[in-house]
Amino acid sequence: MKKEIENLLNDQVRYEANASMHYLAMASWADVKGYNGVSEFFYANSEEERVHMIKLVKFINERGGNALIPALTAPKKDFHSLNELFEEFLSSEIFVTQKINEIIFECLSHKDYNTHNFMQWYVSEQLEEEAQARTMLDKLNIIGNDKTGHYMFDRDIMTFVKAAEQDV
Ligand code: OFO
Repeated sequence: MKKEIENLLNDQVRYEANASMHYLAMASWADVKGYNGVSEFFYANSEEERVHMIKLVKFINERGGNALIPALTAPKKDFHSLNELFEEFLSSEIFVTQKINEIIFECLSHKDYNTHNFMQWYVSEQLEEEAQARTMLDKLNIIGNDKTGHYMFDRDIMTFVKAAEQDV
């Protein structure tokens, strides 16, 4: 594997690790605030990002590269609202999508079709996650400051998480 691609994949390992920590902090904040559905949603997402990170680590090593395990960066831990939480979720996903697109671009310019093929899984994953974040944020914008609305949003998210767990 070309060094340029290996470096980009190692950067991606770090972004996935950071996303995992970021979502873990969000889950913990929601847990303390009593939003059980939202916290379960972010605990699950944090776990997913960790899986994405490990998948990259294994791929880099299998292709003769050297995966670099990054140091943990302390994520933001205080949030003011559910809206802020989901705005951050969406911008984090948009950032990751941009980084994945950069890898895809480099793969094509270096004719690295193996990595290009491997990264397609991440492309579809990002499409799904961005769409999910946008839908949830749209709902929160409709709800505004209504406490009953927040309660129902949290309950619906719990139902969504439980259904997703059963699908696995
Ligand atoms: Fe790693 O899936 Fe989104 O960020």
